[in-house]
Amino acid sequence: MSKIVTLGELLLRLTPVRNQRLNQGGDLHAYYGGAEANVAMSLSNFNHEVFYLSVLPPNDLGDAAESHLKSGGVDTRWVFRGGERIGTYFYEKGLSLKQAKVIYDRKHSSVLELPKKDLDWDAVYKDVAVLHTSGITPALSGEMKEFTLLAMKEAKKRNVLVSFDFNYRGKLWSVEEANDTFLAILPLVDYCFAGYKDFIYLLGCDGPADFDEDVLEKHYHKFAEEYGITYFSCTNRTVFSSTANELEGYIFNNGALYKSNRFSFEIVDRIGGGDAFAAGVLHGILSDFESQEIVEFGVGSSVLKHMVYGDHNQFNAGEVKDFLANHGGDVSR
Ligand code: KDG
Repeated sequence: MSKIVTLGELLLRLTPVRNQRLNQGGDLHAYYGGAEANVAMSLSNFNHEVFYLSVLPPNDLGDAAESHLKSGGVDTRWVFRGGERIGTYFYEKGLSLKQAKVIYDRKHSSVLELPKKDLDWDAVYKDVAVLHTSGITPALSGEMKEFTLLAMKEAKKRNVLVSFDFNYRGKLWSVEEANDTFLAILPLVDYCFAGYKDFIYLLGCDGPADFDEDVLEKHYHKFAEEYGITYFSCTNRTVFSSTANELEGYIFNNGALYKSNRFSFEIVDRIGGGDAFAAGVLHGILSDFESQEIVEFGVGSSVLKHMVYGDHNQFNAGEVKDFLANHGGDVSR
């Protein structure tokens, strides 16, 4: 099993129960999220040694969030304390995907203190195989963008591979800002999670608005060669309603595109599905699975996440494999 560092902001999620709206008051369900914390929790469930790099406030909310990470087996030695508040978001699920709403309440949150911390990068990256982060982290501020690039450069200096998920969040920054940042980040990336729409809308590539497998393969090919990226990966979903979903995954490696089995299932909570996919793919890569197995495992991990409440997966690798074995997406190892 491998050592992995994930870098990002942990968020407290508050969701009105029973598809209610916030203006109705009533009960809220609380979960912990944050894309890279979600990946950390999943990878820990898959038995990797995971270190989370972040800042939480020096108060009871920070303690509770750190205790949550620890309960999932995540090592919090690089979770600093500082600032004054935990980043929070509200998620109104609504009755359809169109009605679903994310409301961020994360301005001035503690993670923005991270660039001021004096980090011993030799210690952070000691024996670490992969650094994982996502587009959410550099979107948080100009300093966070610089810090994300620094963390990647310090990783590369020490032969730590860099994994990056585009995770574009339109509420955090513009397409132009994201484009500029992603082009600066791509030369540092080894494993990249970028979906069809990321190429068309964020990187300005040619192609129809709707998903097209051949066009995806063409763009993967070009960017893999141009930036020396070993793996590109994404999922493609067909949403029928707020609960009915179909999901398939893709991985591009060594000039070839591999496609997973397609899964149809009922969604309980779609938040974190992409992070569970990324964790599953990283687990497959780090466990030396064949490309086809990697993408099957990634999608299996994502489908299971959609079936539980909360932002991250709670399944171990054996449970993902059992699920796949029962649903036609076998992974032999
Ligand atoms: O990928 C899931 C995340 O979006 C969620 O946990 C919250 O990190 C989050 C964000 O910034 O939206």
